[in-house]
Amino acid sequence: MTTFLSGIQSTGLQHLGNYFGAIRHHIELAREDGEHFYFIADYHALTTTPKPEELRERVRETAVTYLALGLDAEKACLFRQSDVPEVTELTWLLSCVTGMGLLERAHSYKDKTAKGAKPSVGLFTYPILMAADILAYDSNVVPVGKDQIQHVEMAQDMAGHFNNVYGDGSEGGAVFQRPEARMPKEAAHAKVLGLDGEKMSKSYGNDLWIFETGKKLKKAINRIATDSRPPEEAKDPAGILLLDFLKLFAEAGESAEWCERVQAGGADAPGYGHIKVRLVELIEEHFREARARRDELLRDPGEVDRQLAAGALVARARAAATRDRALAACGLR
Ligand code: AQP
Repeated sequence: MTTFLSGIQSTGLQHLGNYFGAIRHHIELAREDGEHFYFIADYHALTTTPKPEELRERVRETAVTYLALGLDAEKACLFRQSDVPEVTELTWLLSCVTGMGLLERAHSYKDKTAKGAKPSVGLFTYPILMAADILAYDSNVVPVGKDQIQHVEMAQDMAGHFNNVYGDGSEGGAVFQRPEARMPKEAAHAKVLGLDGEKMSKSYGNDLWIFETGKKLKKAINRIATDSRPPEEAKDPAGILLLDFLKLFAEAGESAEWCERVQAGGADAPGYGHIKVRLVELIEEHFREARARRDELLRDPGEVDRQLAAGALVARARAAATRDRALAACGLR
């Protein structure tokens, strides 16, 4: 049986990178046979020391986002990471078999601290908590965007080290299953660029909230980096960030047409302003129904909390069994 597991941080509002790289992929995969665990990573969110009230709100907002976008909570187990404290016990067990060198190679830690994040121990050991999350549910497929591939590889290493030290060496004697990462098929979805052309990220301030609408959406689209070349100048569409955004939402035929017109240049070529207007229309349309569902869900926060609590019960039972197995293997039971 395939067990799918993935998480998403509740550090801010979910953006288009989270949507194409993770949430949409999770919702599609949840229609496949197998078990599906999706958690809201609120322990992870503490690495950014959010205000408590803000964190509580963000957790609910993230759950609402999944449900509004169509996650079938009957088929997929949606829960809050901190409702499963067993993962913190597993984090300790894994940290004792993890070399410092492995963590020192983490790109995400280096990128975040280079961009000014506080280099706390929590941020440094983040990949161990993530490995504990992955391994707690015996997941074998972890759907993530490109930026998280290295963390899944680290979880593979940690599972391997733990099994080598504490497994009984027999074929069925492994304590942890080996997880495999799965990225969205389209490369543009695995790494969605932000308004400045860097990877879209909550902490880089270059993100666009999935449900942004109206004037704020137009304002954000106006921030997409462009250059000062005139519309009539023939341009290579490959280097135009606005067209990358357009391709995320437009049908293939329509995207190809915009690219051809930009490439041809001349009097009929569209200016960046024209592309922006169309992009706003496409985004408004793409999320119209989900936005309405979100409004409905927000009117009944108690129901969202009930769904999270039901998910936590299922998730916790599974994680407790894995924790017990790991404790027994290393002599603590
Ligand atoms: N730009 C992106 N393109 C494709 N996938 C992305 N993901 C994040 N950004 C992009 C995927 O979203 C999932 C959850 O990510 P996360 O919020 O838990 O952590 P993150 O990857 O660190 O996302 P951010 O926005 O960059 O958050 P901050 O800045 O708070 O750390 C993952 O599957 C990720 O691949």
